[in-house]
Amino acid sequence: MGKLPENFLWGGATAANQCEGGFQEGKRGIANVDVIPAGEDRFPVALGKLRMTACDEKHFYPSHEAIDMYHHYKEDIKMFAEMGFKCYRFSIAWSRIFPNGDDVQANEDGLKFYEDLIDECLNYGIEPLVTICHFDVPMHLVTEYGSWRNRRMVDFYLKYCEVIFRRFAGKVKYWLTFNEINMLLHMPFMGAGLLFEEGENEEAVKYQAAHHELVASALATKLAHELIPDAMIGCMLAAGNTYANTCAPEDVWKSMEKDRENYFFIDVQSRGEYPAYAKKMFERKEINILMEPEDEKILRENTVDFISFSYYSSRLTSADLEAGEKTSGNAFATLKNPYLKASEWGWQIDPLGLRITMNALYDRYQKPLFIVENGLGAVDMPAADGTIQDGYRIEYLREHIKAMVDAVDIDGVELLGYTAWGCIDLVSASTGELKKRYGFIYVDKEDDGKGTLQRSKKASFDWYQKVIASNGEDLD
Ligand code: BGP
Repeated sequence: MGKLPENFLWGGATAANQCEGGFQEGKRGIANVDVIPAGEDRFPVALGKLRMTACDEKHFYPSHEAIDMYHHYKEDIKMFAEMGFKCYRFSIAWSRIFPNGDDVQANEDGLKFYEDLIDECLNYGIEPLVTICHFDVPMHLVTEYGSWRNRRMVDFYLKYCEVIFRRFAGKVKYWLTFNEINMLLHMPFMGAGLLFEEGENEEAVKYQAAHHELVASALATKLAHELIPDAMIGCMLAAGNTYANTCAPEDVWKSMEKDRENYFFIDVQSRGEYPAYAKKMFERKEINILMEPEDEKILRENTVDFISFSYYSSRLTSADLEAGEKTSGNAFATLKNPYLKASEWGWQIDPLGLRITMNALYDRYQKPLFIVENGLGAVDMPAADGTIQDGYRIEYLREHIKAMVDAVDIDGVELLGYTAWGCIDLVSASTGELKKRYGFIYVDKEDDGKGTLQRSKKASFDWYQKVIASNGEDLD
């Protein structure tokens, strides 16, 4: 008996807006993710502070071409198959299926594109894992309805779900309702298409939007269970436990509060009700969430089948606002942990943190987990002979996979699979850069959009192939 289950789903993960390009092909509509530029305006736009509802000439929008997977997917999936992928996680771009979001008819070109992509996976025996919404909202729903702050989004989303569930039933078993649902709090425009009015209570808007997403997620879960008999529906959390800066109880308390900010979403999606601490917090802050009478029942009766999450780093916090130096980490500000090294982008590297996070999630929810993102964003320099020696990436992944295997083999955590983030180089969500590369496959494309788009294998390609072939036994 190996340490991991025999049917363990090894693979890789991408998101439509970060890899597809072809942003106006196949009658695709424009989405929030298309109007987020590279460069210094990226953060203000992603936060919903700088209003950008259409593209302009002044900015560069890296998602428009990205790595052009729209035209290269056959070649890319072939390489995934060569690595031995059992599973490929990708997202469907909502605006390819409903270009405006409120269209009467779904767009056949969009459906056909994903059908071909899914068939391509199935031909190689690769299990598709579909993210229904990876940050994207058709722009028309943002400008006309205010995106997720509006209850009507639940219906638009469900209609979209119904179309893709019906079309791909029998082909796709694993679905995620919203990528990193907690990102709504941290990057409200990028994560949920939210724009704010001067002087409004942003927190109240965010939690109202969160409620709509939570209800939409529960109703999508219900629908999937009705339409696809063997469906497995998961939630998706940007995870990474928060450590306390010191053993001062105030710091420990603070770290608990920080974790709850994120757990809040999964508590609802997995346990089926608003947790007591959240209800009390809303009371204290006078946040009055508008609910329909049936919402509590919908949430209670339609919890997810598994908990998926991204993990890049642990976090560190203190009750003392002046304590320590800060660093970045997947949109969450965190203190620098002196025991950890960090990536070139300041994301701290903590393999044991993955095991800690897995145990915390499994203890809390007692449902199977799925690691759907993990990896190292780094600058890769092709050597003179054209090879890309990314030993640093191999080291990162090796240590994280070891920790993951320990969580399963030693701690008994139930884990469905592991899909490495950005298995092929793609556009960074936070920075819009291409030089922040995660892939086993190098794509010749630069931050300014130049490049041949040619694909080549990095050293990590052969390494991951071996890892998968040995079901995680051979990590050398
Ligand atoms: C997560 C997102 C991904 C991905 C990843 C890496 O937040 O789900 O879309 O991009 O983080 O982050 P980045 O691209 O900013 O390095």
